Amino acid sequence: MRTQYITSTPFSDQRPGTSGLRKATQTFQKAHYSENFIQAVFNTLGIAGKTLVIGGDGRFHNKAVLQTIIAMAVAQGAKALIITQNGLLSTPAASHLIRLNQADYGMILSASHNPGGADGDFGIKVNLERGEPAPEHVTEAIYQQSLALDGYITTDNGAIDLSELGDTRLGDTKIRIISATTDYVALMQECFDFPAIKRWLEQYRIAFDALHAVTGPYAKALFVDALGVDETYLLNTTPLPDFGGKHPDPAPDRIDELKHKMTEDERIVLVAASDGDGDRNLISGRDGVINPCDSLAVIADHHADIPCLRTLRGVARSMPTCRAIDKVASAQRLTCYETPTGWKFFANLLDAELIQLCGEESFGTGGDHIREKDGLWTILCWLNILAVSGKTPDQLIHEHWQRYGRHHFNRFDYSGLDPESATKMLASLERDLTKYIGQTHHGLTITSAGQFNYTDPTNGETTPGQGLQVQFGSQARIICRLSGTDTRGVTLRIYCEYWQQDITTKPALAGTTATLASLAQGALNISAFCGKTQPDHIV
Ligand code: VG1
Ligand code: CO
Repeated sequence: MRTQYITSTPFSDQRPGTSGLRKATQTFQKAHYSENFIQAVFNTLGIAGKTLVIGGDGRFHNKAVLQTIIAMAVAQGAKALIITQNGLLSTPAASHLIRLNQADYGMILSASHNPGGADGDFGIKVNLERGEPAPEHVTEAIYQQSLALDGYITTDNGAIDLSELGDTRLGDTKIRIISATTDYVALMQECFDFPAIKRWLEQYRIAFDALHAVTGPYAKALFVDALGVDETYLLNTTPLPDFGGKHPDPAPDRIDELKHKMTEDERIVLVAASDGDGDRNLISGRDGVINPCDSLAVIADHHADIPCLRTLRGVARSMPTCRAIDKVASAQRLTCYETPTGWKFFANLLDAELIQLCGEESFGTGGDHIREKDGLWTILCWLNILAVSGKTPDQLIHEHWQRYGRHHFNRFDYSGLDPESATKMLASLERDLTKYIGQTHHGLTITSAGQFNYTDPTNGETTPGQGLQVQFGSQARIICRLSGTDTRGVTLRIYCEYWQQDITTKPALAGTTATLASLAQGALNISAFCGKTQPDHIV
C-alpha cells in the first residue's frame, strides 16, 4: 500500500448546515472537493486508531465518495471501518451502528430528501460517538479546518469490493462489511410489540412507499419478513441512484401512488413513506395525511401503549413545530422542551434523560433508541398504538382533536431567494418586531414577538438567531426563518399555527394558516426585498 500526499487548495463553502454539508452533486464532483472535506473531518475528529461507521442512501456518487473515504481512512491509519453491504445505510441505522459498535464517529453520504443524480444534490453528514449529528461547535471546527488545508493523504489501492459480508484487512485497518438491516431490525424488535402488531396486521392492511431510496431493504425486512405483510403492499423498494427521477421526499403532495393503492384496496387503513436516507416519515389515514406535529402529539398521548416509550418523562419539539404536543405534555405531566431546528439539538436532552421522544414539523420524529430521527420507528409507533387500541389512524386523530383541539399548521416556503436580500429582509423585520406587541390582527392580539435564542439546558451552550417568532398567546403563532439545507439560493420558511379548540364549530379565523401567512408576507415585505408575491411550496 502506497500512501500519497495530494496538494489542494481550500474551498470557502464547506460550512455544514442544518444537517451536514449539502451541495449540488456537481460541486462534490469537483477535483479535491470531497477529499478536502473528508480531510477536514479527519483533522477535527482524528483518524489514526479510530473506528468509523460509513455508508449512504444509495444516491448517485455514493459509491465513489465511499471509496474515497476508505482510501483516505486506510492511508491515515484508521483502526476499523464498519461498512454496510454495498454501502447502503439509512441515517437512523447509522446512528444505531455507531452506538452498538462503540465507533468513534460515522459519515453518512446523503442529501436526505433532496433529489439525487448528476443534476441533483449530494451531502455528507457526520455523526459522533453517541450516534448524534455533530453539534455546532464541531461542524464549525470542521469548517475552520477546511479553510486551512493544503492537501490530503490517501492511497492508490483501488476500489474495494463492498458486496460480500465479512472482515478483511487493508494496511492497519480492519474492514468489516456487515448487513445494513440485521441490527436495525433487532433494535426495532426490542422497541415494539411485534406479535401484537402482527396480529393487528392480520385484520388491517397498510402500504409503504420507499420512493426508491434507502428504506426499501429495511421495510422488506421489517414489514414483510418480520411482520408478514404481503410484498405487494410495499412500493418502490429498490434503491436507485436517481430515486427513479423523483424527489425522495415524503411530502403530502408526493404520495399519489399510495393514494392510488388506497383507492384500489379498501382494507388499507394506513399508508406511509420515508425519505432518501430514512429518517423522515409520512403517515396518512384514509381521510388524509396526519400532520407530523399531530403525529408527535398522538404518539406522546398514547406512549403507554408503546414498549420503548412506556417510561416517557419528557418530550421536545423544534421551535417551529406546532404546540399540539404541549397540550399533551401538560395533560400528562411531561416536561416539554423547545429547541432550534435540526436534530443535533435533541441529542443532549436525550443523553441527559430529560426527554425520550422528540420531533419536528418537517416529518421527523424520534426517540431515545438512537440519536437521529427515524422514519420506520415512527411508523412502528403508530402500528403499535393501533394494535393496542384496535382503532384506525383516522379514528385516533379525530379523537385527539376532540380532546385537545386541533392545531392547524402549515409551512409556506419561498425558495431560490438571494441570500443577502433574504437576510436583510429578516433583519428589517427583527428591528421592528417589538412594536407589533399589543397589536390586534384578524381578532388576534400579539402577546410576544422576538428572536428565538437557544440555551442548551444540559451544558449552557448558546445558539442565537434561530428564527423570528410572533405569538398570539396560545391561539396562534407565526415563525420566520431561513433554511439551512439549501443548495441553490436560500428558502424563507414561514410556519403558521392556529389552534381551534372546538372542532365541531368553524374556526374563528377564516382561512386560518393562509391568513396568518399573508399577514407575515406583508410584514416581511417579501415582494420588495425578494420579488416574490406567493410561496413556491406549501407543506
Ligand atoms: C430542514 C428541516 C429540519 C430538518 C432538516 C434536516 O432544515 O426544516 O427540520 O431537521 O431539514 O432533515 P432547514 O434548515 O432546511 O429548515 V433531513 O431529513 O434533510 O436530514
Ligand atoms: Co432525511
